[in-house]
Amino acid sequence: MPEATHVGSGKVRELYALDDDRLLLVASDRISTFDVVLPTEIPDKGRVLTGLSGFWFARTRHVVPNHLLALRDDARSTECRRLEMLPIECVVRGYLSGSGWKDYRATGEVCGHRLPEGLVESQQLPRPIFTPATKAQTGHDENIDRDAAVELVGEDRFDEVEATALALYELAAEHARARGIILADTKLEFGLDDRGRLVLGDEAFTPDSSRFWPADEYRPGSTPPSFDKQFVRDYCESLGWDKTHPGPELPDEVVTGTRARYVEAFEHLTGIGFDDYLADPRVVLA
Ligand code: PZK
Repeated sequence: MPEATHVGSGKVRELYALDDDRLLLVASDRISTFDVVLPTEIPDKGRVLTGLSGFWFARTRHVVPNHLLALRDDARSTECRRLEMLPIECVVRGYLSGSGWKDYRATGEVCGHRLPEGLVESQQLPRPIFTPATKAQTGHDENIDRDAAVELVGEDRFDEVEATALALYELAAEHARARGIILADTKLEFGLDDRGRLVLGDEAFTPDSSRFWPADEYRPGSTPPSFDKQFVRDYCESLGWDKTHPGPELPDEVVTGTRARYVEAFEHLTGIGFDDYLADPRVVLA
């Protein structure tokens, strides 16, 4: 009898069923840039993201329960509760970037939130906003307004998810800011347990689900360097690659530099040595 049945693939993660109630979420070392998964892996990237998620799940349990049951010894696998996932991506933005900036420039609004005139790219918003999106099976998620999201999850659930996502963002952004990192925005995913209670799932506050900017390089009006993938982006740009599949192999110095950035972010945000995490992943839960 197989230990686990493969049930899904993300771009850089795999999902397995352990039994009727439990899933195993495995974070690989694959890296994507410009939406293409590259042929070269970044050693330990999946472990860094798994550790950061675990850290955040442990520190936000008082805000909302989450799906984490256990971190495995391989430091890249999370045993989690199987949930009924809500059909929306729960994005919170504290700064104007990515599709939020694009929508604002076109309409002055993001997901129905009318914003002040004259904001520039990457500018901090007057207050964080909840900007849900549909979960596209292929291609890009589509930003939706409150009415469209209410249509998908119901009004009471929408209000609960919005308040919870904003509270989680505020907590993580304040923690990161005190350590010199701006959490510009983040994508959260929620599900319901067997009693219909809201539970935080997926990954939480990782560089793959969030924009982290080094505070000392932040300058409104430009696109800040993403702290983790900037070496990879810069290298890919230098090749004149057309950003279609397949992506380029990365040279050793880009791999080494990028791995160092991930490990540095882990240690900076958690205050835990990465070697200590590898020796016993449960240290992030303490
Ligand atoms: C669930 N995904 C996204 C797809 C991945 C991840 N706790 C949960 N219960 C039920 N379903 C999911 C989760 C979680 N997390 C997550 N799809 C379903 C996904 C493919 C690979 F790694």
